[in-house]
Amino acid sequence: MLSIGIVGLPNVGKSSLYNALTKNESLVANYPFATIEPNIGIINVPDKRLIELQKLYQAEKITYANIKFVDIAGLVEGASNGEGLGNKFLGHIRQVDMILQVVRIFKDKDTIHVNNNIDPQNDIDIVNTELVLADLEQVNNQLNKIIKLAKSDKTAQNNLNLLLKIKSNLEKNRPIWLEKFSSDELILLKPFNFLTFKPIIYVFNIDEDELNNSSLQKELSDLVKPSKCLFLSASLENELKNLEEDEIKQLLKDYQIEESSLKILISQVYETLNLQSFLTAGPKEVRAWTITKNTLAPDAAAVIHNDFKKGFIAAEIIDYNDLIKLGSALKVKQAGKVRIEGKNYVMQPNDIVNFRFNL
Ligand SMILES: Nc1nc2c(ncn2[C@@H]2O[C@H](COP(=O)(O)OP(=O)(O)OP(=O)(O)O)[C@@H](O)[C@H]2O)c(=O)[nH]1
Ligand SMILES: [Mg+2]
Repeated sequence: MLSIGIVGLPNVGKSSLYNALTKNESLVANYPFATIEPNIGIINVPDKRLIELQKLYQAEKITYANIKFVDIAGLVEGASNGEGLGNKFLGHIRQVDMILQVVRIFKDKDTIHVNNNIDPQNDIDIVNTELVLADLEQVNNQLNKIIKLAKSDKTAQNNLNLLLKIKSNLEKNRPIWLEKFSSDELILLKPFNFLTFKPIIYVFNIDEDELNNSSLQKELSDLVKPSKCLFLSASLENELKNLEEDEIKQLLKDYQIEESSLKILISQVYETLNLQSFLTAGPKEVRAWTITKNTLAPDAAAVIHNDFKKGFIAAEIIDYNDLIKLGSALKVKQAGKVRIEGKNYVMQPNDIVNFRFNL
């Protein structure tokens, strides 16, 4: 399952955001290091198509695509040397697919800032530098291990070259994601799970009355370009979590916000990680599945079950929009709009699929 780690300085609203996203009640407190052990929560990726499909197929249940959020302890300068909660916390970041970095902008003088000063650029630099230092330490450890091996082993030699290239950039305080890598290098790079190779989205936790301040938002998004960012008030989001749908709509309207932060966030996550979904539908279950863009039909089948890929024959596909227009799977079939696609078919976002396989 796709997992996203919520990372940032202590006391900036990470747990508040986590609670808002996952509708949890984990400890939110006005002191640094309130969170020690990570909080883990799973959300459904909202998808209105599934509700329509459930009606059409009279399905017993809906299964949404899921995302796991991990609310991680705050980090401070020197974390890579064991300051604050140190390396333990860095280990938790290593496990996630993507980082959501929360940056404090809200002013509230009663809420402690660990450096007694609200300075987003400085805060971002502290966090990113710690991630770079942690990677550098890992690179050095790996280098020590493989330097001898590299004399006789080809893979170790390739790893050595890659690590040396990474090391020289990390030493200039450049995150790994900034570098260009060949496809061979990317294959070698993956298992290392480097922190600064993980995609980042920045969340600026701003005051409620700044939610429409476009010049502030422009200034902040410039700080993190080309990374994506979003603006929200973690406290406001937390208030929304226990409200009914129409109350939420009204509140968003009062603040002139068009889309809930969760929806914006999910679409940014999908875009950043190059993800899309496909659908399956039947009387037992209607369901959304997550794949990367340009996935071929047999690999999409493997997301459901490895056997579907092993015995893959064809993908029987209905387009969601055809189904809605025509009103039933039968009518889509009668209109000749069911497609039978083979093993080289590239999956499309509105595909409702029935995989044919033989074992
Ligand atoms: N005014 C205001 N206060 C906030 C906002 N978000 C969080 N806070 C307050 O900031 C304090 C810390 O919030 P948490 O969500 O616990 O922060 P955290 O980043 O998880 O903190 P640690 O776990 O200690 O690293 C609490 O007193 C919150 O009420 C916000 O958007 N506006
Ligand atoms: Mg916390």
